[in-house]
Amino acid sequence: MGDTATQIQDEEIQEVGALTDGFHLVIDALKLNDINTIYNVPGIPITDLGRMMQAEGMRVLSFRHEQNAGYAAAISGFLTQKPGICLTVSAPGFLNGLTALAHATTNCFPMILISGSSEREIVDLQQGDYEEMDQLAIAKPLCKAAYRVLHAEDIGIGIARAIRAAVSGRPGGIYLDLPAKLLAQIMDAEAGAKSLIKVIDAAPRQLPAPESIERALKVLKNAKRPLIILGKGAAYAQADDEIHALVEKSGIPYLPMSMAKGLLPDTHPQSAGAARSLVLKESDVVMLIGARLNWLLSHGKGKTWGDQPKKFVQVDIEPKEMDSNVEITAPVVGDIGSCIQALLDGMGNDWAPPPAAWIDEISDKVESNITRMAPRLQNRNMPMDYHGALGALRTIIKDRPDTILVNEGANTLDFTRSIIDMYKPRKRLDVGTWGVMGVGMGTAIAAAVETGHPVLAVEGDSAFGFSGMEIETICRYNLPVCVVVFNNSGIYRGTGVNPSGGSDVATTVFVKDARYDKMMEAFGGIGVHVTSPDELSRAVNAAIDSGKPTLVNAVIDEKAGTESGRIGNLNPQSVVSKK
Ligand code: ADP
Ligand code: TPW
Ligand code: MG
Repeated sequence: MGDTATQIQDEEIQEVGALTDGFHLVIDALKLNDINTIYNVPGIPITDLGRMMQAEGMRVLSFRHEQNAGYAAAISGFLTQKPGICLTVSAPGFLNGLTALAHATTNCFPMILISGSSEREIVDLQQGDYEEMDQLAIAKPLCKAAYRVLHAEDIGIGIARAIRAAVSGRPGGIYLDLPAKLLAQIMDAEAGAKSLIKVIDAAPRQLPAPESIERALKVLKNAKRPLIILGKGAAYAQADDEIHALVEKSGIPYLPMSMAKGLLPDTHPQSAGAARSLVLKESDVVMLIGARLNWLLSHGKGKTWGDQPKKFVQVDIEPKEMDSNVEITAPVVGDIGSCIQALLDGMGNDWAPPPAAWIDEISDKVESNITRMAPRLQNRNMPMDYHGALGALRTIIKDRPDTILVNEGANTLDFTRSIIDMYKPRKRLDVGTWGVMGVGMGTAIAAAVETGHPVLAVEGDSAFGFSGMEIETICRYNLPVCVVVFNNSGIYRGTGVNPSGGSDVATTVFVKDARYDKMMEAFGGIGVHVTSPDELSRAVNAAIDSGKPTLVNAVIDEKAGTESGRIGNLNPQSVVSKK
């Protein structure tokens, strides 16, 4: 009897043919495009999608908050040139992921936020569905492109468009809306397989116009005090050899922006990193490579840039970036690899280096600044100041140049950026264009997952708090991440007082003597409490050697920092009262 029943069922299925559904089409479409890692928080309607992804051999990493999953996806896009995927539930989960999506777009990182959504009919009539929200409309102004798929047969197209939009041209964040109903839609398996698209040449090379190269070379040739500025677009482009060759062949001093540090080692003789003020003020021609003239470069004008008239050459894939803040004398539009190669070819074999007076002036400044700094980095003050603590960590990165350095905070960010030399490309990951706090743990997790290298996250105590719960995630996946919390009991300083004299502490002050190391122990990781540079050094070396999740609570003098680190000048000043 039983056998006959099974036989009949089998025959019926044969008749309709094998079936697939929305869940499987999403998975197949991603895998077809070599996307195998997902950063997510489960829940209705995507819990089963995550499970099925895992069953199909994808790596699905669950976070404690979507924002951190989103930051992980964003930085994985930066590191791999493939869109990082963040998967969330509807409304609140979607909104939690949205900050990271906007951050990815602002930083030109390719990322796709995939969110489940509620019943379209109910959402559009605003009838109060479970987690109702018009997510597509909300995402649109915050990302590079936003798509919704309503029919299972369009899933292949939807994912192909999202991938291509994320990585082509100027990379950015993409929103992909997948209604719950879509995932359960059924279709013929063969037709489903045929509907999938493998994206060919997702980020095609964009060759610069030959005349733009000639123009740029002419401007550079006539320069007396030229400067190259490398931005994180140059790091993203993975044209490391070409950039190295251009810098050395031209003989032009260069300044790396924060996340471009290490593209050439910070100890390179042409690095003007330790003479930043001088080169910005005194240069006469500046070539920007994958860097924007935004607030981080004082918009290319004002006091920072001095009185010396400047000409700008700008290499960027986004034509609209040109003239955004000042006139660009020689715009070179194309992908960095192709543009740099064309510049190298055009330079020929008899390119004259910049005048020796300029090079010598910079070298003298670099040398005197480094010499002045050296003793401060060796100080053994207790409690530690930023210099003492970072002097210790600086040596660790020098000895272990493959380590990825994640960094956020105010003073913790500014001092770490200037003190710790980087030796290899894409090893420094930080707060990016917005200076956003909270990227730390998501970034550290993705860095470990995507590269397999050890990660050292240097975090202000405030900065750490934004994503601190993800240390459970770090322990759960047993990732080689060492978090160092620079604990100065507060935002900027631990010394603020409540101006009203009331019993609440100041707005910038946290609990004194907090033991962040004990949080790590709660999840089975290693927690260490340190008060001196030597202890710090030992703890971090041991953590990296062991590869075990570690949190080092590093006590920093609560008086050592300054308001907003190095950008205090951006705070508006009240003319009425300043207490
Ligand atoms: P930084 O903050 O380091 O100064 P920005 O984020 O301001 O860097 O600038 C990065 C720039 O790099 C963006 O204008 C972006 O369009 C550009 N870019 C990104 N990828 C490429 C690429 N492959 N080729 C050319 N330009 C790129
Ligand atoms: C999402 C504003 C900038 S820096 C900072 C805050 C809150 C924390 C600085 O304290 P920390 O570092 O990390 O302890 P330190 O060494 O100076 O004590 N919300 C977001 N982003 C930003 N940038 C802020 C608030 C801010
Ligand atoms: Mg602090």
